[in-house]
Amino acid sequence: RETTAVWERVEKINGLWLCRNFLSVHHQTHLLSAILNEGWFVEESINQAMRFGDLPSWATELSELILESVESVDLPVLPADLLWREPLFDQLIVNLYQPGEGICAHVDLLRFEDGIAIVSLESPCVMRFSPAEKGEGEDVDVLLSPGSLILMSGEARYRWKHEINRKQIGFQVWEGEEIDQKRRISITLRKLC
Ligand code: AKG
Repeated sequence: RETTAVWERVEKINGLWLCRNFLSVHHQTHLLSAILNEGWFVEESINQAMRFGDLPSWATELSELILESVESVDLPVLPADLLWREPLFDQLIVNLYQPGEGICAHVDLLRFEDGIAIVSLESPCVMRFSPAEKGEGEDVDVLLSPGSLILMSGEARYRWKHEINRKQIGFQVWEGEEIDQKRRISITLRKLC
């Protein structure tokens, strides 16, 4: 790695961590071509791929990089008991979003353990976090730029929903500026219970 990953705690959401510079531009290009080379998205109607158990080598490498990065910082980015599990992740989802496509507000299924990682590629987007129970706090927006990584654990994973609303052009605004929607690809890594 050329640069040291910088981790930020997302204020107001316990257990939500963001690393904006997780992957270099070079690594993003590399990862994107590995994903597209899988041939999962040759048909336009297919926009999601899921894998369980043995993950493709690029995903295993990504998991190792996540572990390395988390271990190198002196912050509780993931609770220690999550870090010792083996493997760290055994389930993968790759989502491909065309402009106008996003994902509805949800809490990830309970059949997945605590400690979920999402890596973003291509178009930046705003991910909105909202309390799973109404009235437990205000919504929080997080910018997921290409090459960034978010980690959700504890409250962030169980007590907050996350969503990406790209339905209408003009809906995604960050710091007063509209995001120019392009294709976005995300990699979600989880561990089955
Ligand atoms: C999911 O697949 O459950 C997600 O939340 C994906 C989020 C993303 O695309 O960043």
